[in-house]
Amino acid sequence: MKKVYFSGSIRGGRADVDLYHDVIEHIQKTDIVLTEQVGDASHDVTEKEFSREEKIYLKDTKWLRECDLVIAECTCPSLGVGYELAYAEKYNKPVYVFYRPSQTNLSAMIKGDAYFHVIPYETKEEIIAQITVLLEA
Ligand code: 6IA
Repeated sequence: MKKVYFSGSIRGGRADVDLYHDVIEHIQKTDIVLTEQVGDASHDVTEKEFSREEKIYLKDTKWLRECDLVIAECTCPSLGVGYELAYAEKYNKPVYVFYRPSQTNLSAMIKGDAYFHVIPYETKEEIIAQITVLLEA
């Protein structure tokens, strides 16, 4: 079983939280997702969490060092996700970046970095099929 760090926007905006949830649930059929909270719509992202920021940072960077691969959904731009991608590259973790070209103009700092596997998709079925293939590899 692979340890997957799933990266998706939190304070950058929660428009895709239901998609994150479904993708995480799919990965969990075969593998481990360290960052289940990214897909949890029931968390309040605006309140009490502000007091725990250092704890969140230390826990997430520890998971990034421990994971086998990073899967990021980047349609909704997020500073935290961008940071995580660079951090994962620093630790030589395989990084798969998904985005919907019809809804975002993905940053050149992500698209232009040949280290990342950047995968455009449009539907939930497509992203799930692509993730199935990469987890089987
Ligand atoms: O800048 P953003 O908040 O959009 O950054 C999102 C990324 O940072 C995600 O991929 C997470 O791995 C990480 N991150 C940001 N906030 C949290 C967090 N807050 N908990 C865990 N990881 C986080 C508390 C939980 C929240 C659902 C309320």
